[in-house]
Amino acid sequence: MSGTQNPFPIDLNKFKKLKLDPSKSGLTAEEKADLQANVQLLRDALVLFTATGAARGVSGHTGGAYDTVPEVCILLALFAQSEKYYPVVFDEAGHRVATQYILSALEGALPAEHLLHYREANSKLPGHPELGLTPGVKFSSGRLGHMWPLVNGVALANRDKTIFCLGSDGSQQEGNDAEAARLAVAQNLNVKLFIDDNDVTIAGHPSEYLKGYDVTKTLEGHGLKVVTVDGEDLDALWGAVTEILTHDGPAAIVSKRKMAPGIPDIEGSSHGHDVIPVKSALKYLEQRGYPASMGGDILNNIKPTPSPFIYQGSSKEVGANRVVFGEAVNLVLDGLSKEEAAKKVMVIDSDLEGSTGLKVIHQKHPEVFIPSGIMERGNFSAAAGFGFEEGKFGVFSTFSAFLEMVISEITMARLNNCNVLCHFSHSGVDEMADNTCHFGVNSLFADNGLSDVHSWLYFPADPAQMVAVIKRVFFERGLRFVFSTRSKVPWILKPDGSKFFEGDYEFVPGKDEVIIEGKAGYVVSFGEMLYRSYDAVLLCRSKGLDVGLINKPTLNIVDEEAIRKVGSSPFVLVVESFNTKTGLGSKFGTWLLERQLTPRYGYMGTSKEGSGGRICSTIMSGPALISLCGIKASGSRSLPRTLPLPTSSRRSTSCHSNWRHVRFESDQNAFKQISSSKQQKDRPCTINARNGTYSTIIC
Ligand SMILES: Cc1ncc(C[n+]2csc(CCOP(=O)(O)OP(=O)(O)O)c2C)c(N)n1
Repeated sequence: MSGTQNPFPIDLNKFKKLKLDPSKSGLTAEEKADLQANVQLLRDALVLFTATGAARGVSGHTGGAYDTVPEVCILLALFAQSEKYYPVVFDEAGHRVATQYILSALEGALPAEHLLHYREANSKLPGHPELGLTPGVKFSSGRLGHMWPLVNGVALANRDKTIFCLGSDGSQQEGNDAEAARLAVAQNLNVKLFIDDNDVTIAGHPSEYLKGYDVTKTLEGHGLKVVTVDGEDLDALWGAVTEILTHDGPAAIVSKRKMAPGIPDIEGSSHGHDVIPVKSALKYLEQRGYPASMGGDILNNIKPTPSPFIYQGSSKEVGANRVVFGEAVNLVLDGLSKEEAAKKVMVIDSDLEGSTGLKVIHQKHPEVFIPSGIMERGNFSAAAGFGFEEGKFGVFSTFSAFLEMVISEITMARLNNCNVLCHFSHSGVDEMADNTCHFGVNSLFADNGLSDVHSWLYFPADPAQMVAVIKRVFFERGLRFVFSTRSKVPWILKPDGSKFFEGDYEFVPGKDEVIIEGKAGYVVSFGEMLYRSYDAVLLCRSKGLDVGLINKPTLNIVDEEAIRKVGSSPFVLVVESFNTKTGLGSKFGTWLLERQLTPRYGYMGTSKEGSGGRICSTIMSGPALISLCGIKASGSRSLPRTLPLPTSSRRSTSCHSNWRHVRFESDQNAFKQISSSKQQKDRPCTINARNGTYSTIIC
């Protein structure tokens, strides 16, 4: 046996069911030894199974969950001791989801060997906990700053119980936590926080990039009782627990420790925040006394699943548009002197510089760069304030999912005529092992002004277009939003093989672009769905159906010429990865009707929650497209149905577990049949569209 076929080799049955009584301030030698053994057992298990995420190329998070194991073991011992504790280990740092999965395994809701499928597509073990998705998981989390306010509500609803929440120095940076602290103090809520203060977040060490930030002082300032301890000292930690439990009202333990203590390669480092590399995990497990084959048999036999697809119409080579954003900003800044740049431009980060492309600006143009905390609302408004005066420009960036946090700030920035260029990476649902809370699918919310004022939303299709967009709009006035994906994208090619958005290409805001003319109807797309649509369109054309393709890089502005062109054709199909409820497809039909244009109309977008995975690449094949548009000779001339993108669908994504099949079969929408043909073996996710031809959804 190898890889994930192995039984889970660390025996979780060795976990001792302890009961600890907080009226006793000290641990007996036996209690301490048992607690210590439990901590070590869970830490070893966490290292092993989170490393499978690294092995299968879906990344993940090890250090945070590993850190808080002592607190978790103590909580379990308290839950076992008394019913007055609300028996849920809430966690405001959702990326520490491995904790919740191991708790599920301990209580028997998940077989331990299933942990080896961490973050694998459709394994039900995505990168953040989702209530209702994973057996045993008791809440959803993942947007930092959201959990403590919710836990306050649980406390208000359960005045007779004590409620616990794991916290982190990252999450505590969010303004929500300050609000939650005030409510907890004002209402004297019985909320107890166990905060892992490891001085590590994604971008580095808060003590360096956010000077003055102090978790203990902050919480004391709000009026909580706070006990600060060395989290690795079990006696001290237990002493702190007994102290905060005898306190009537909100209280916190701030556990100081290095990130990932005892894992040599990542201890104390911000790399510990991420998934542990396979090599480091193997080294750690060997040092812990396990035979080399224990971890090796599993981790060395799990390989990333490559996407086997080549897309017609685009390059094999791919580029990271989110990084290209930063490089393109550098190109603009290179044209200014350092003094001029510092005067005119301010780029502010929210702990994601490595992920959203700002790092290259930090490195090359530190004169414009402000590292900051996980405080999106405040940081956005700081960017807006910098761009309050004419001739000054703020640049703000985070994940698209968190655009939803700054909507109100966007409104106020607009009312203040501010100049802000926003980059929202991780749009759509590509490479979304982090799952639903990280889906950036409601980006058109950014266009929330009234009709007398414009915001500009741009989603470049490839790196060349990203550069062209930034060069053109960087010094435009007002609010400009640029989107990119987590996944890399290929370059769109012309029929002669040259890059579509290079050479004499010039980006014009508000202008739609004809990628290929067609008479049978048009697909309208943008961003990372353009190259997929192009592939489908070219396949249709090879079958004799003259479908055209339009790129709509400016999402929220109607190009009158282009809409008349597509609206006068037999059909229009909008293809996007945004939410079907709020995306371009939900608007485009109205725009057509307002102009008395009545082609057959349909739109495809994200409509269901996710289930992990890396590239559940979604590709419409030509025949499926034909089918969807109701123009197949099959006789169906009905309007195409609004279909979910299978990438994001719990029921229709990949992959390798039996649950998938159950889910598929229970799905009643248009993609309803599972192919049982041999082909399915090679393409586990190939399913039949309703006319029996294939839509290709490859994981
Ligand atoms: C609102 C929000 N902003 C940004 C992120 C991305 N993010 C995930 S974890 C993290 C850093 C968290 O640091 P901490 O909670 O201290 O965890 P540790 O590094 O100790 O694992 C960030 C910025 C997020 N999940 N939510």
